[in-house]
Amino acid sequence: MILHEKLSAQLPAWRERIKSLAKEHAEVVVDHVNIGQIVGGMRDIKSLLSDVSFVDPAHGIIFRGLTIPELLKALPKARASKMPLVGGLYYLLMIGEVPTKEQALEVEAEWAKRAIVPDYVYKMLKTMPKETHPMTLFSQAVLALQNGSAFAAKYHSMKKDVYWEAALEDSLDLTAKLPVIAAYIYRMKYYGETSKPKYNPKLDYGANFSKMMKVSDKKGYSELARLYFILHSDHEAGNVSAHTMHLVGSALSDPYLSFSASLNGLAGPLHGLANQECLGWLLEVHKKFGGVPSRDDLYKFAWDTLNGGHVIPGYGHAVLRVPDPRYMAQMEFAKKRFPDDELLRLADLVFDVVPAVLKEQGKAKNPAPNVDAISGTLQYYYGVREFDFYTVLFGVGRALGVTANYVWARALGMPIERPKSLTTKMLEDVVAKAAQPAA
Ligand code: HAX
Repeated sequence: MILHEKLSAQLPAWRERIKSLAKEHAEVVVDHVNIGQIVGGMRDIKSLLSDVSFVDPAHGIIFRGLTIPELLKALPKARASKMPLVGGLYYLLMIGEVPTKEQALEVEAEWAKRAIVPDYVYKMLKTMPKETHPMTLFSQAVLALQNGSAFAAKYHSMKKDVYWEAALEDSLDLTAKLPVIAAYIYRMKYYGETSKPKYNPKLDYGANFSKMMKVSDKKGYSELARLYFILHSDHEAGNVSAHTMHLVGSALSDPYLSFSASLNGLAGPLHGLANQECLGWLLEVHKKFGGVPSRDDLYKFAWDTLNGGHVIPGYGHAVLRVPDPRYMAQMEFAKKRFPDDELLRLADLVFDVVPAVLKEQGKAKNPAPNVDAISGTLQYYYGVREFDFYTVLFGVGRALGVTANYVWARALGMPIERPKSLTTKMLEDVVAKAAQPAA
């Protein structure tokens, strides 16, 4: 298998680099931690290692050295498509090199072989109460698949230096099955259909997803699926879904256990669930004004949102200080395909008006849009209008990045994670000591 071959070729040298850092330079200081960071969600503490992606405040997410525009240009494209093959992105995340089309198609072929979901998973999903949130169903299905984990089965018989091989097996199996499960949940929950989706080996990951979701491809939903999964795949190692995968995996919980936990973090309203809020706000504006409002009306509405004590969803970012390139890529996609769509015109007007409002308010460090400001608008256009499903889509994409990180963490022998905690009194003592005049 191409990923196995390419990864194992890189390992000896990479392991030496890590060994040298850990043995010869262990005492070199990278960062200082202050009390604000300890009580403030460990914000910005440089304490994680990931070579898969890096968030640059000025350029956005960099996947293996490539910005979003560079990545979309460089990766091999799907047949009759302007969008890259998702298999090519997975190759890039895992291996760190842009694949040839043949290499990208090899990953796609692996997925096609593995996209079979056992019957008991469907039965379990059918048994759940109708009102169960789709993210709960999704996470449960991943957990149910743990039964087939190669990592768990081989754990007692394999040596540490080959953990990554079983991790890669599981990661390919898991990422192959996720679009099938997601589409099943969608058709079952919103349309009452319980026939099993069929993955067509002649089609790529994005086209299969579009077919299994039964969203008409006349307007190009396959293209959006490819773009969406690629853009949502990774966002360096510190966000909740990525860090959860890493933390749980560090206990040598297999990829299924770890990813189910990661999804549970993604399901939180401050993380992946935020994408449904943004579309809600746009639709509220649309309803209130019976269409696209004037600039003045939108300006006033944005201030009313802020004065009401709410944030403007889809704007601001913890790390970025420019418009999110993931937003820009989706906006460009939409403007090329449906420039006259009313909701899109509204989203564009919001992009024109809201950053100025946030600047005037003077609180947000970054008044520009993030990825969530537009992703729902695109799904809505294609007819996927069930907001609570959007985080499942995010989850299918996020699996690509976090499993690549998981495989590398096992390949580099990363140990169990164990930061140290202090009590409130201890922190107060640190403050008191710092306030004492130097002797
Ligand atoms: N509207 C109103 N106020 C905002 C704001 C916005 N869109 N963005 C930031 N601010 C406010 C913050 O609430 C904060 O106010 P307080 O000092 O009163 O607490 C102040 O500006 C400083 O915040 P910040 O340092 O610029 O931003 P944070 O790193 O604290 O938070 C958030 C980043 C994305 C959470 C924030 O910008 C926000 O709440 N945005 C709106 C919600 C949203 O779009 N969430 C999706 C994020 C994308 C993502 O990660 N998805 O998974």
